[in-house]
Amino acid sequence: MPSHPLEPLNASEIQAAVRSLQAQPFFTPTTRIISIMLKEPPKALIYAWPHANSPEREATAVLFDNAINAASTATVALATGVVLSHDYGPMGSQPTLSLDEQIECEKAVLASAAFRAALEKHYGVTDTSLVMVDIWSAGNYGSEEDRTRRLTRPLCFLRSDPTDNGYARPLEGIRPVVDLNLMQVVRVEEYGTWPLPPNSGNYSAEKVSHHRTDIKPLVITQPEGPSFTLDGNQIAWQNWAFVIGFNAREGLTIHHLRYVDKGRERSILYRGSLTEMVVPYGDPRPTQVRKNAFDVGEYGMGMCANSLRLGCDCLGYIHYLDGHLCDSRGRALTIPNAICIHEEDYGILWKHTDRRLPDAPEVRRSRRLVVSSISTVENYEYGFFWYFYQDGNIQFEIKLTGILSLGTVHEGESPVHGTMVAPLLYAPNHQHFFNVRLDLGIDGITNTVQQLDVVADPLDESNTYENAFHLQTTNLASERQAMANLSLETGRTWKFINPSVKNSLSQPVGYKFFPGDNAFPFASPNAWWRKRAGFVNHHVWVTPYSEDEKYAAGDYPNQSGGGDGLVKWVEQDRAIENTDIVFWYTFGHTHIPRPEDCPVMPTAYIGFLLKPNGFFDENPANDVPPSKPATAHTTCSHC
Ligand SMILES: [Cu+2]
Repeated sequence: MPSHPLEPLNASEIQAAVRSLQAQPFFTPTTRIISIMLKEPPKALIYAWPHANSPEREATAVLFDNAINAASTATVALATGVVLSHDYGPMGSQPTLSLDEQIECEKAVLASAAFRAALEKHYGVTDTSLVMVDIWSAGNYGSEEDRTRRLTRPLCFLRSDPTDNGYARPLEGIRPVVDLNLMQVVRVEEYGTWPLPPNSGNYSAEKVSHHRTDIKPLVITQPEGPSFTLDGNQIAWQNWAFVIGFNAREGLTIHHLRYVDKGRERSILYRGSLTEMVVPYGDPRPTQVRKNAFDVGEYGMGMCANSLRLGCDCLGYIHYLDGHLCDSRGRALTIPNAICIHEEDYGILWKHTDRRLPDAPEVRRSRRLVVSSISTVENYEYGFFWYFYQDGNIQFEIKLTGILSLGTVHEGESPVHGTMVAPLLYAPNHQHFFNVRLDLGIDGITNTVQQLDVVADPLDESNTYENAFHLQTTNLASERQAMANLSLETGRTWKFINPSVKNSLSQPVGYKFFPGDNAFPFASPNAWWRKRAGFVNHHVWVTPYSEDEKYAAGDYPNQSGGGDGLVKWVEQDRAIENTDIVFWYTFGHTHIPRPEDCPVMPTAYIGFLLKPNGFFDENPANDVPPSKPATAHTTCSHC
C-alpha cells in the first residue's frame, strides 16, 4: 500500500523543509523555527485516495524572528523545496515557547545579577547550581510589555541535592521576568521572604527507603504477537483502520479513522486532536495570581512528549513510533518511542446465560487497541490515550499525573485557596480545561450534529402512571445554536449523523457522543486568562469545517489579548447542518489538592466516549469468537 498522505512528516522531510526555509531572505540569523508539520492535503483528495494519486507533500512551518519580535508561517513544497507562501502573523503574535528557549531562559535567570542578589537576600543562597528555573508563560494582563515583548515569568525552586524533588522547595518570594528576544532578565519581582519547606518530598526508587514486598509478577503474553498491523503510521486492527499523526503542537493525532463493516470501508472521524488546554490557578496571592498555562499553544504537547519505556509506561506486546521534530535552530530532534501502540484485555465484551441451554453462558472477552503518548510540561504529566473497541466504541482519555505546582506558606499560615500538603508547603486550587476537536466524517463528509435531551412527559391523560419520558432531538443548524453545556437534568448527549445514509431500519447512520466528568470555570469571565481561553465558555461548540480553524484559543494564544479561536469564529453564526462539520468539546477537571497528591500525584482520568448509534445494523462485535478456555491458575471456568 502506498504511504498514506496524512502520515506525519518524517525526519528527512523536516530537514528538507528546514533547508528550504533557511535559504530564504526572510530567514535571518535570529529566526527560530517553532514547529514544522505536515500541511494536510484537501479532504477530497484523501477520500479519493488510494484510487487517485497521492497529493504532493507539503510542510507548514511556524517561525519567529527574535530581532523583530514577529511570528510568521511558511509553506514548503517538499518535492521541489519551493517555499509556496510566507505570511507574518498579526502584530505581537507570540507562538509556542521552544525547547531551546526554555533551556536558554533557565541559563539567563541563573546568570542574572539581580536574580542572584534576590536569592541571597531572601534565602541566603549564593550557589545557583541547585536552582531550577521553569519557564512559565507570562500571559497577558493588559500591560504594554505583555503586548510588545516575548516574555516569560519563570517559577524557581531550590533542590537540596542534585537529584531530589526540587518542586518540593519553591522559591516563593522571587519572580524573575525574562525577555526571550533579548534572552535577559528584565527585572526580578520580589514579594517578600518565605522559609524553605523542610521536607525533600522524594519519590525516586532509590530515595524511597522501603518498598512493599508482596507484589507477584504479572506478565502479559501474546505468543503469536499482536493483532494489529502497521505500515508506517497506518494501522489496521480487526476492523479499524486509521493513521497515527504526531506534531510539535498537538502531539498525538488520529486521522482518517475508518471501520470495515462487512467488507465495506466506512469513515467515522477524519481528524481527532487535542487543540488546547489551560490550567488556571485560583489563588489571588501576588506570587500565584498570574499562574495559568496553555499547555498546547504555549508549550507544545509534541515538543514535551516523553520517550516511553517498555514495561513501565506500557505493558505487553508494544509497538512504538518515534516523534520527528526539529529544534528552534532546525536541528533534527527525534523523540524515540513517542507513541505507544498495544492491545489490552478489557473485561467482558458481552455475555448472556440462557439457563435452558447446556452450553451457557455465551461470553466474549473485550479487547481494546490503545494508542497513547505522554507529555511532561515541567512539573505535570498528561497522558493522552485513544482507545478503539471491538463494538465500534472510540474513547479518548487524558491521564493527569506528575507533581503539583506548589507554593510556600509562612509558619502557622493556613491557606484559603489551597491545601497544605507538607510542612510549609501548599498546593493552590486549580482547574485543567482541555479542548478536543473532532473533525467528523460519519459515512462521508456531510454530517449533522443533534443535541439529545431526555425529558419527562407532561402529566396529562396519556401519562397516567407518571412514568413516561422520551428523547428530545434537536438538529443543530447554526454555530450559535450549537453552543451548549452539559445538562445532568436532561442527561444531555450529542449525536453525529449522516442524514443521507440510512441503516437497515431506515435511520440515519450515527455515532453518539457521551461526555465524561466536566466542570465550569470558577474564575470570572473577566479574568485575564479567560479572555484568552474563550473555549471554556461552553462545553460544546460546532463549526463548519475550515482549514484554518484548528486551535480552540486561536493560532497564537501565548500572550494573546484574547477573543481569538472559537469565540471569534462562531460570531459568524455559520450554517452547520448537513455539511462538513467539526465538533469541539471542552472538558474540565477541578483539582482541589490533597496530601495524597504528593510527592507525585496518583493518576486522575478524564475524557469522553463515542459509541455507534444506528451506525451498524446490529452489535458489530457479535462475530467475536469465544476465547480459548483458560488453562492455568484459575478457578473460574468461563473467564
Ligand atoms: Cu491538577
